[in-house]
Amino acid sequence: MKIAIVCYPTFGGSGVVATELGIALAEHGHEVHFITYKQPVRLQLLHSNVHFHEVTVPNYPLFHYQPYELALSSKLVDMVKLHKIELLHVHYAIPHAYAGYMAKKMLAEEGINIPMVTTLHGTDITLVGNHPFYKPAVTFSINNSDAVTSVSQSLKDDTLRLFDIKNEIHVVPNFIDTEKYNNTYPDCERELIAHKDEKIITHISNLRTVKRLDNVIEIFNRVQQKMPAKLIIVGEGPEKKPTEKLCQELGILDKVLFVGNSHEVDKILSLSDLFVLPSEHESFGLVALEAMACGVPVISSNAGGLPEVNIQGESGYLSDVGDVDEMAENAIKILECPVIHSKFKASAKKIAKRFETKNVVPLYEKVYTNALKNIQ
Ligand code: GMT
Repeated sequence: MKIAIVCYPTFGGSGVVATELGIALAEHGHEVHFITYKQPVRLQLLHSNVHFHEVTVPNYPLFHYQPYELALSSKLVDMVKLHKIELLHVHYAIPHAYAGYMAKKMLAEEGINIPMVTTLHGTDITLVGNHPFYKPAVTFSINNSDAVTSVSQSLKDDTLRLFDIKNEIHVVPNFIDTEKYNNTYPDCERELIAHKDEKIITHISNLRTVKRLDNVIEIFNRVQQKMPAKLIIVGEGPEKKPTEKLCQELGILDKVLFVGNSHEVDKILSLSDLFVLPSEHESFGLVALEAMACGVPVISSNAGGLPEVNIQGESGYLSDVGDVDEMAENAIKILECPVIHSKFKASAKKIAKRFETKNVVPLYEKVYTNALKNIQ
């Protein structure tokens, strides 16, 4: 099958999922064309089935806002015609499903009928898409997709609750290649970050309000009062400065490492003892799954799709949003006893295997096959 994948090329979860999916599809023999404004961060082009086409938006002084959707839909039309692409798979509804729909219509005028699959990732529904300024366009694009998938049951429920959806939504969970996350790094690498007796706690996100960085710091603060510990914060975002300030006020800045965006997430996780994700909302929590695949127990909130990934009392613990007392207590419980810690580590790895790439990618292939059948 010749498939175009439209996604955000940045460090966010939706872009990562789209990229990993494209790579897995290419390995299954499909021809995959990534169409976006920059090469996706996790995309290496060393595969004969993987292509990348950049969308550029010409700058014109009249435009207060650059018309990206227009450039994207034109690029989709051109690439579909040039490479005889058979299916569009757009990740993140805004504005990709909207641009994809326009491309479909333009192609139909020329007698080319091509299905569009839309994957909903989370904030495109729960935060941004739900804004009254976007809602009609998002509802329209979802209802006019040939197939719709969501990354968790919780996100499907949210979509049906918040929007007037006529289309069926298929739940296709996020996935992981556990082999890739099975690396072991020598102890000397760990010692570059922390002393031998220090526990390493990690948080990875786009450092936005929804991630509740103040909770991350509060949990860590309580842990470090009980045992020697370091906190690694991976990612960039608007909450970085306030978080640094909070660490300074608490007198723990020397124990917190802000490492920025990283291409070595698997390595950082492999050196970690615990992962914290106290988000206000999380449709799935791909980073939690990445941590689990590395054998790192997860302390998270029970928001959104997190209970579908992090299993209470097995891969970690879940608490109500904002319940830092319980989250810190559970973190300490896991970290202070090596026997309990090992049990959680093994269990986290085992649960991560439920989301193995090779089990999930065929679900997308099935969605594609049905979408193609229905359009003919
Ligand atoms: O919030 C993020 O980390 C970024 C965002 C994105 O769209 O890139 O993540 C969303 O999609 C991920 C991949 O499907 C999910 O794992 C995240 O849970 C989801 N984020 C939220 O729902 C807040």
